[in-house]
Amino acid sequence: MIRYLTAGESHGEALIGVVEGLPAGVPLTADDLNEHLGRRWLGYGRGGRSKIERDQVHVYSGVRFSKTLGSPVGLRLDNGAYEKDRAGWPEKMALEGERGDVERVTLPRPGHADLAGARKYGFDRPPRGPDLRPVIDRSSARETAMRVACCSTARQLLRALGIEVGSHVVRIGRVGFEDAEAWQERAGELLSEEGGARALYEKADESATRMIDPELTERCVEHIDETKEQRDSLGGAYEVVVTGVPAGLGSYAQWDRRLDGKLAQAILSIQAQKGVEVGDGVAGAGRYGSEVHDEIIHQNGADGGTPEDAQTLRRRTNRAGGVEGGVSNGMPLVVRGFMKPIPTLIEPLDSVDLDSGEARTTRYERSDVTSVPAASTVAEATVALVVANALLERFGGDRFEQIQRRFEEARSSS
Ligand code: EPS
Repeated sequence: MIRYLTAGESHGEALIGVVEGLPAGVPLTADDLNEHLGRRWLGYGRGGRSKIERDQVHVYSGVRFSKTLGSPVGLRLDNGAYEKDRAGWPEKMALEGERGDVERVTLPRPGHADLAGARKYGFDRPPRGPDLRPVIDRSSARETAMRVACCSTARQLLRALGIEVGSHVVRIGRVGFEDAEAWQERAGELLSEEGGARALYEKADESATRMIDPELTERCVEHIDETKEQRDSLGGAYEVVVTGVPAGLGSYAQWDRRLDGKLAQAILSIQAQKGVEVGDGVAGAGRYGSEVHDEIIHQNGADGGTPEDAQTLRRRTNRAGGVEGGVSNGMPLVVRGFMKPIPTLIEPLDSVDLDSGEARTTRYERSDVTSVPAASTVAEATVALVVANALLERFGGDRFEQIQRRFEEARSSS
């Protein structure tokens, strides 16, 4: 199994990642990871930091001559804002010495981890006096940069087997596709292209909001501009699709082996994500069963057939999002994530100063209006890791060639 850990504060010197459990022989270079790190900065509506920061990961270990070694992959991502920001981060985030008169943050922002986190770790109370900075800095979505880097290593394993992960944004705030059918046809055309889900994400990357509909992109850009003027923020929704997934990943046999449960966790583990559905999950709850389930048909659409024909079946639709009973059914995986609006608003919200106990309104420094496009690329990465692990569980081995051989055998016999 591939495991990874990240370390680092949003305004600290660097983010660190360790990925363990990748088999040996997976093609991997820093450029492969940087491609996805660059995509994470895409999207209209990002704030000031996006203008001074570009992410370039350094690969320190676990790779030799552009192939993994089976040993832990060590990653470091220097904080581009650390020096350029000139906001005193080396002092504010000093690793040693006393806090002294370094400015404290004492007003928790609603919707952030500030208050809940400070209560948990005791940053909210004397004798040291409240200071929310440690919570703010670690809970920040900045951490997703290293997550993308770590999970993109697993993505390399998938790519080498012809499995692609892509995403596109389907809603930002009040502007989005009316219903799933409105985008499924367009997305379906892209998915049937040679690159599968790669064609989908490349198309989405061309849009300022990572949407595959130019008219909707334009409307969303306007909506973001208006929202900024109103001093507010926006959430939204996106879809992650995985193509080339074999049937049989995950299991119905035990709760913690269900693929859909793991996909849901992959989405909800990302900062600010509040909802997830697999396939047409939410809409399906309001429909008849006959409108929801994916009928089973012969590959060639024939009415009759032989027992041999029954070994290669397909579905008329993919409303289940490629998972039935916690097991992949050979159709593309479809997972949607729902993100809340960014909690740092220009317009202040009510809060209470932990130092004085006085009711006050929050202070604005800088923020994004929305980061749904970024979240969609992070979700691609976290989903990729889940799929890679499900694959290793089924076809696993220490060497890429072993996995590839088992994978190809299973594919040709199904
Ligand atoms: C974030 C606040 C902003 C974002 C940041 C996430 O940073 P800052 O507080 O420095 O202005 O830019 O996102 C990133 C740095 C990133 O890499 O995505 C937050 O509070 O979560």
